[in-house]
Amino acid sequence: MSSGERPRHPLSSRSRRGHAGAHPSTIGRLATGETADDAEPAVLVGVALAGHDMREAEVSLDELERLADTAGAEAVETLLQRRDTPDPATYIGGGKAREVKETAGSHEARLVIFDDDLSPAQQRNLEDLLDRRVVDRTTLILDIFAQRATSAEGKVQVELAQLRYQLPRLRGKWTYFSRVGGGSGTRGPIGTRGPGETQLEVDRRRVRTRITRLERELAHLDRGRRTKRKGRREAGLVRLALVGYTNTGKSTLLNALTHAGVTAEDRLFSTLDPTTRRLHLPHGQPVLVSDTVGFVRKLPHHLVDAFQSTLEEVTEADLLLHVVDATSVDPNAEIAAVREVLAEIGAERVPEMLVLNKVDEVAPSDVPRLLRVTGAPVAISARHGTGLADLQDAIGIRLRSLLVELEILVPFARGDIVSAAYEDGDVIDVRHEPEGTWLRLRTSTAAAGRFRRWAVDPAAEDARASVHGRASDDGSAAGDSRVSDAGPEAWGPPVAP
Ligand SMILES: Nc1nc2c(ncn2[C@@H]2O[C@H](COP(=O)(O)OP(=O)(O)OP(=O)(O)O)[C@@H](O)[C@H]2O)c(=O)[nH]1
Ligand SMILES: [Mg+2]
Repeated sequence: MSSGERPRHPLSSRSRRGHAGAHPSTIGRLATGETADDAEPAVLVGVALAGHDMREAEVSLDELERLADTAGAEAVETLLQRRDTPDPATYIGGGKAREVKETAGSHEARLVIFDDDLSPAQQRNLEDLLDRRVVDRTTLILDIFAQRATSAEGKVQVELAQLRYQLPRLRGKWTYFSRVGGGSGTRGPIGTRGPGETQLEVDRRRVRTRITRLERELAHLDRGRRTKRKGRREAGLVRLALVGYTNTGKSTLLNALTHAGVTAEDRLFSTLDPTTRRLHLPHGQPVLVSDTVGFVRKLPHHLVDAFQSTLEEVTEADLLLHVVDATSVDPNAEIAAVREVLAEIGAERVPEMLVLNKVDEVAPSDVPRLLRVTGAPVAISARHGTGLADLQDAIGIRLRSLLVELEILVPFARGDIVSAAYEDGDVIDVRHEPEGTWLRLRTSTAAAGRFRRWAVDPAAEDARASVHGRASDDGSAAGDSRVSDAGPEAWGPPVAP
């Protein structure tokens, strides 16, 4: 069952770090400040369920190994099992659990990491059966995020996600022994006798109270972010967001384009907080580019929920630059995983342009094939700065081809804006209101900036619906409007690395 011969994830770097956790670690020993040398031995367990091929499960397990490594654990053995459906009680079934226990015992591993999410009951049962700490993929990812979070907002978001995930998983190990308060039939101090409350109930209550506090704090921090974003919207600039799988080079690209100086390094989830910078496209208007958190297969829903406000940089963008790693074993699987998260945050209708990055690492003759299989119109090396001019041209062309629909109310004194609306856009409807001229117009995303200030309800500005409608009307994006309305040839030949 050992899959030692599986190919390594090409993104793997075996670096190990210290783990000064921002929050208490959810996986116990891992985030207590250990150094690389005392990485905790762990057995990794994956299951290939019916309908999923073995290869998929292997790639996912490889990635789990990298995640474990990032969190400070060392995979001493990986076990992969084929099953039709998960065992409701133990996920892998009793027989397999015994094998896992034996394997862990022979390696003196006190930690077992599962590649899938376990229900609270499964986790509990497995811990009992294996007599070891059992951690699932979500817990592992949350743990890494906890180590990464540095900003106030990031810390609150991660802790919130952790607590929401932990709440149903709290274990009442002492439930029957340590009643708080008297409890019927027990002798507690005077004043505490009565129905009593189990330790588990106390823990749950504490966690719930903390969750409420964090939610309030996050709402407060979110107001600041919204104000900033509103200012940007009023400045009328087109907004681009860098999205993509973790470690594909989003931050490196932001730096290459804008000299932002954000941290870019070979490790998972190095960016948690968004950074926005201004970029002047060669023959166009200034645009804003935001770098944000990277995604991964099976990104925990609680994390996505908690990061909703930071991810609004993505949902509110005019165009997503979806950065793809040319060296990935399966770039299309990563693209699909990213799109799944985009759909989850409600950004599936934001126009997207794929950008094939790291082409300096692949054979030049392989680049056209990669462009074809991924559907990316442009190939770059963010690290070496190659292909950036073509990328910027491609962005300019794409923005000019994207249409948005706006409703604006222009004061009578600004006749110039009304004239511009007729010149740069397609005026669909017009009314004279007491406050000024009300117009509904369709214009390119590139030109929309100057009208945004007058938008009647900027938040309700239905840019995407209009873009989408067009894409399917002319059939250019049949089936999947994300894969751009133009093939690679529309942007010129691929960029040689
Ligand atoms: N060879 C090569 N490496 C690159 C390129 N672009 C980025 N990298 C490297 O890839 C690693 C990850 O880069 P980042 O820019 O931090 O990636 P990211 O997508 O922002 O990652 P997260 O924020 O962790 O999701 C770093 O070691 C970069 O130097 C490239 O064009 N070529
Ligand atoms: Mg980054």
